[in-house]
Amino acid sequence: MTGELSPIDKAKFVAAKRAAEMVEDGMRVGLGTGSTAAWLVRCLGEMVRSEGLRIKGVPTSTRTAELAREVGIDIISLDEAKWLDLTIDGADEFDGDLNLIKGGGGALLQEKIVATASDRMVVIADKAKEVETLGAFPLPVEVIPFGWQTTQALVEETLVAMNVMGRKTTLRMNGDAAFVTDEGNHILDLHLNRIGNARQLALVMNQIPGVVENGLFIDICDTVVVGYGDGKVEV
Ligand code: ABF
Repeated sequence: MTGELSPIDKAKFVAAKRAAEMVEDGMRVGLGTGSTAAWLVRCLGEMVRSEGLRIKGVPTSTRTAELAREVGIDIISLDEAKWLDLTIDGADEFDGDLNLIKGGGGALLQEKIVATASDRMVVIADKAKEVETLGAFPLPVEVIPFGWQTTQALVEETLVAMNVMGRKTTLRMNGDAAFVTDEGNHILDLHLNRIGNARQLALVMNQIPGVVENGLFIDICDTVVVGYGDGKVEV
């Protein structure tokens, strides 16, 4: 399954493999999105095939749903599952309080809904994602397409009012067109450099009309499994 991996892929793989060992027979599992989560889905597929692991997976994106099907994981919708035992997902940044920035992959809305509907959320990440203060990675904010420029202006005004360091926001593109999420929305990336009060920013962003959700995951993650390029893992 792995062949010769680069150090970064090895770090992602070993974190995913360790997290896959936390999955028990009969569990309903939220399946994250992104390259690290893709390793997890492959590991779980392998456990389904070779060890007879029986799980129900709830994917957080169409990409993950396709991969899960491909590797033989039974998938169900969140409404069928109702509640999940565990969600395992990647992240763009995590801090010492296990708060996260997610959404670089464009799936933050489903990821947040699924993680919040889980008894436990485990993040899998390579060591480079660990930060002292969140914000070097641009914060994704999902907005509805209707009036998105007005929403963008409101977001920028709000950042000024909150005295946030960086205030530049950009519409995420996919080639020449605006990026469209699985839910048919767009994403604004907020280039903030440093987020002093992530909890407050997360709450305030979601008050702006047109904003659907933001990529700050506060008090949602329970555990981070950190992978290193030499194959070491820390939980
Ligand atoms: C998802 O994938 C996202 O929330 C996050 O943006 C991204 C991380 O991707 P990767 O694992 O490819 O670095 O988990």
